[in-house]
Amino acid sequence: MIDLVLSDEVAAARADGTPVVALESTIITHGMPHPQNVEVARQVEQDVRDAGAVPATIAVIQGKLHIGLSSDDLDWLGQAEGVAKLSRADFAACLAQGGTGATTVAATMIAARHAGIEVFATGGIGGVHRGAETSFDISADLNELAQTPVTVVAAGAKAILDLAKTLEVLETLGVPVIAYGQDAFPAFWSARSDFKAPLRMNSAEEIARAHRLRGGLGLPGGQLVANPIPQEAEIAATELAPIIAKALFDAEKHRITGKAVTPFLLQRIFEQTDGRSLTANIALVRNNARLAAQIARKLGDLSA
Ligand code: PSU
Ligand code: MN
Repeated sequence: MIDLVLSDEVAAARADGTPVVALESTIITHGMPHPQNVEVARQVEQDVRDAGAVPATIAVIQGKLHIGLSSDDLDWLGQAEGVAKLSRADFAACLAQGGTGATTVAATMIAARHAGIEVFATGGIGGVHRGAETSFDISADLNELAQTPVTVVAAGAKAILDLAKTLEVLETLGVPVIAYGQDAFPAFWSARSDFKAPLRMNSAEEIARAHRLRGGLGLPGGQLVANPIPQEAEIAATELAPIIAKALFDAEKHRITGKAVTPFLLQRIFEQTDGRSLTANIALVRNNARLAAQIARKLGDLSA
């Protein structure tokens, strides 16, 4: 019933059992400026290939769900105007109406599961926003992690969020939060936050086994793998703190709400760091893509 369009390499991978890694597209349309967005998307896809898996960038184009984008699709999407930012609530509506939308973490997880893909790499997940006690702004990504059995590799949650509340909600929802190779929960542009991650794993194999065992227990939901940004690429949290505070202040002043909040904050931080936030963002996404490919390969070695 759903019009699925597989890229050639994803179709081939399915036929011969090569592991596949899902990639989101909101980071392309709403997370990074053109033309870097398209360059990064290609680079991240190549990182997945170099690590022995096949990339499947996911998006809805004119009512069709694409699992893997062609080079032309990627070029087009990277500069298209008015592309929706799709999450759980509006995914099916976009398909029904023949619309075009980029998939957030939540929507990419839904699509990945639908296509039989178990691992997904992104930059950072959405979470509980600062001031959520009055705004109620909690990303649908968190609920999705509780419901959809996909392992998501991210660099933690963005420091624009309330990390303490984000970790609390993830715990409440029963989502395993696994720091990779360190104890601290990473903070996106910075390798370490002040918070300890609930779980720590040091190998892709452990993460893959935990994924399988959750399935074996019949638990719904996925895992959040929090992979710290490589140290040479990080921006110190102390340097970012005033920039984030200013961005949040501006968002309030301009009465930015709903889906527009995260893209607005990212753009402001990009401007205020003279583009250094983007350089860091690129390094961490690539790092996540490589780890996700390793996990996908280990999952392929373990029986379902
Ligand atoms: N992290 C980034 N760039 C992004 C996003 C996350 O570095 O563009 C996107 C992801 O698609 C994530 C979404 O799912 O922001 C969260 O949006 P919201 O806070 O509105 O739920
Ligand atoms: Mn929100």
